[in-house]
Amino acid sequence: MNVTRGFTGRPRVHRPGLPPGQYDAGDDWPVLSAEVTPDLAPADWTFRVDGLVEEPRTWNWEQAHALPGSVYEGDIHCVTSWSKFGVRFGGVSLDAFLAAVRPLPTATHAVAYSHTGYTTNLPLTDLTGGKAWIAFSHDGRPLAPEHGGPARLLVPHLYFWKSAKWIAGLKLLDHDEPGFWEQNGYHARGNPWEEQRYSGD
Ligand SMILES: Nc1nc2c(c(=O)[nH]1)N[C@H]1C(S)=C(S)[C@@H](COP(=O)(O)O)O[C@H]1N2
Ligand SMILES: [Mo]
Repeated sequence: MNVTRGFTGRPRVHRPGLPPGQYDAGDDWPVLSAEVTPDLAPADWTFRVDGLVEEPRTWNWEQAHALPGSVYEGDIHCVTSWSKFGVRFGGVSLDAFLAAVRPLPTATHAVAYSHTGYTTNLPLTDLTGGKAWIAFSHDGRPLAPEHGGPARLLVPHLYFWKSAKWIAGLKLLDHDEPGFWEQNGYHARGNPWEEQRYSGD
């Protein structure tokens, strides 16, 4: 068994399902926030999809919960090298929101933005086909504020910085527009399996 020391002092044990350069955080769930956790009540939360769509639309908490529920059970991978196995998020598939606004054929990318001003960019193909959610719960309980509650974007097949906490909306574009971390040297797409951590990786 190949065991080396990580920066946390925890032994690094490789396990299947772990992308290159990642370690298993076990039961820990680190909080990574560039902003102060906002005081955002469900009643004040809204989610808007606009830009290159036929019918821009804003959902409030109740309206978003009226959409069919969808669960993600799987792993998450942060670019700072922790991964977490077997997490369970409940929410609504982004496909349900996108079906309502009907993206124009020219829409190729999106910028996701938070109620705090955080932004991150994604190709539209990474947000469709059952790969992305608006998540409201974790392990059957309301999502904790420090983890993005009451609602966060969840795009678990990409590095976790793409999963914007306190999600406020998506703007669909016909080009890629770097978000907060992407303007600061991080990769435009962030596929953990190809170790796309920094621009140029
Ligand atoms: N609004 C907002 N969303 C964010 C971040 C942030 O700083 N602000 N950090 C990102 C990063 S780098 C990671 S790894 C995950 C961390 O989510 P967690 O704190 O629930 O572990 O949120 C992502 N979404
Ligand atoms: Mo991260």
